[in-house]
Amino acid sequence: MSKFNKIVKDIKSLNIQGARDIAFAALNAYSLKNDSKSIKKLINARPTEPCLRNIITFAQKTTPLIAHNYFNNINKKTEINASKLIKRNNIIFTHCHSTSVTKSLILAKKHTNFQVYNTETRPLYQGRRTARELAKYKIKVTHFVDSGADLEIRKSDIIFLGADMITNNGEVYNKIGSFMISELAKKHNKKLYIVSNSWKYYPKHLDIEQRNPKEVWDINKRYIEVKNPAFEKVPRKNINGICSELGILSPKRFVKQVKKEYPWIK
Ligand code: RUB
Repeated sequence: MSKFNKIVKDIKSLNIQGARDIAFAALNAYSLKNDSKSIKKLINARPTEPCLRNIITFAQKTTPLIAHNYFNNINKKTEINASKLIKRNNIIFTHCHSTSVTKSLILAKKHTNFQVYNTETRPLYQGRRTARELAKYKIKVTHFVDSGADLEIRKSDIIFLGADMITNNGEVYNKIGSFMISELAKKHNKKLYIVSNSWKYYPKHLDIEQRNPKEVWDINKRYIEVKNPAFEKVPRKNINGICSELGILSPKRFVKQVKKEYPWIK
């Protein structure tokens, strides 16, 4: 199998997951093969990932190396901004695995002590990856089934979620379960921040990726249907701030700013 096809396969199979890592991998694949058919193949590997689309657009306007460095830089700035939100002895609640979230937490650990509550994230347990990564940096993690979210959010100070897509209305799409978490955060009066570089912004409609139902339950029985949507919407009203390289902004201000900064994202 060619290196290009291996990357596409890894993105498709979730061997590479999380919007940022997908974008970096896609850029790598793009530098190997960049005819229009190959670009289409890359985009279709994870259809609800505008960051992948945006990094390729930027690479087309510049070069893969410039795109790589620029993207690295906006991610670093995002992590610095998010790490400053964490105060001594805070409990941070998070869901799934977001490199933007884990790197911000690892950075914050350099200047303060806190702990993390996190979900296992069915069906593929990306939360375990989050827990393992943080533990390596001596960050205390308490791990729960997804349905434990209410109890744990009550005890948390702030909620950090990643983002796969940020729409023109300032709504955020993230791993399934994020809506429930955002509603609970609102109910218990906890601040919810989206930690994400601004290249997740995408003004056009994208369909939500439906993943293989077998990931949930490999069953073939009459009258039983299994569904597996990968992402869902976090409404604007449940978001206290989008923390990106542009600063910590309300969803409305974020959209205004991102349009000014990156008019090529169309
Ligand atoms: C991962 C997920 C992450 C975002 C942001 O879903 O929803 O929160 O992708 O990630 P999946 P990052 O595991 O299905 O890809 O901060 O790494 O860009």
